[in-house]
Amino acid sequence: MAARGIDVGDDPLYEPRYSEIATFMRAPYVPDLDGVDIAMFGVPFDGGVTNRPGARHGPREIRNQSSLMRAINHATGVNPFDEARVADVGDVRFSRVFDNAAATDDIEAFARRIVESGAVPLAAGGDHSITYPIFRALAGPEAPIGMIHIDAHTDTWGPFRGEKFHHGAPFRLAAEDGLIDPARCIQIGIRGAQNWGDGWEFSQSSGMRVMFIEEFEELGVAGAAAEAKRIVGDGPTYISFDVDGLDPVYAPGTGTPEVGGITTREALSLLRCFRHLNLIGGDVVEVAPPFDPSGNTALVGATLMYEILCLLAESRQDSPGAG
Ligand SMILES: [Mn+2]
Repeated sequence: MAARGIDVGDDPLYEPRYSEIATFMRAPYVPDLDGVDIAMFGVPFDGGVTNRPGARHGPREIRNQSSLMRAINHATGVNPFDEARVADVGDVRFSRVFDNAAATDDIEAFARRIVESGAVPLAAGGDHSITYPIFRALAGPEAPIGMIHIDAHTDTWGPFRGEKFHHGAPFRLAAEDGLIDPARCIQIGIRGAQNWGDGWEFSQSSGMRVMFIEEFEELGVAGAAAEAKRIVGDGPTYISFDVDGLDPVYAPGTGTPEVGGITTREALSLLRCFRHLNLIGGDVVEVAPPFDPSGNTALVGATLMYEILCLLAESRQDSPGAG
């Protein structure tokens, strides 16, 4: 089998899937980003959780389960490793693990290095607080981005016990900083009772399209996808997938499960509707291995990451200047 453009010796995909060091999708480990088109990285941080911790262990378990992934997408025919030079570029390293503001800066700096190298970032969390600093690296008020966000929660809440960098807040912070254009953002799968409605209200009053799970069920996958595509249009768009958007039957290993969610089959079908959008990055967050004894949530996380990888590889081929 031919290597895919990165000179790292033997092709990891050629080895049996149970062998060797587990990188994301068994891609080569290229921490210096040399020649990388799509940079998969881990963000082992869960200092932003408001309830059950554990997502800091997500990247390692997603890497492990991602060894089950193969190359060619049976539904779309896409082989992301043929379309782009795909690598695992390692984990964000934290200078101060008990300081959320410092962790936010560390994540931003890591993501900025990827963006400035010309590579497309694809992250594995970590809790959802990690997406805000990735947006700080990808966008600015002069060029806000759009977002397809799949989650049980809008993650647009204000400070929690005095801390603004938490996993219920990334998209409020991003909207307040002008990093996202709320009119080009959609949040799909929202559900679960709240003690107060501050986050729902922020999303709706800022202009985001909030699709509760009941509307998702009524529209079906195709209808929901059509609405998402109408909202984000052809501008630069990021996909952020919180595994708690899925029903906990499929993804029990997460910090804030909410029953009555999206199925894995719906999720894969939904993502495949987003081919050839102008996609600039993505993430899968909130896989919490301590609540995932079977490893299935990490497998689900790895599979979602693979589907987003396929989308990013195609989208990159669409963009002018992609080589
Ligand atoms: Mn979330």
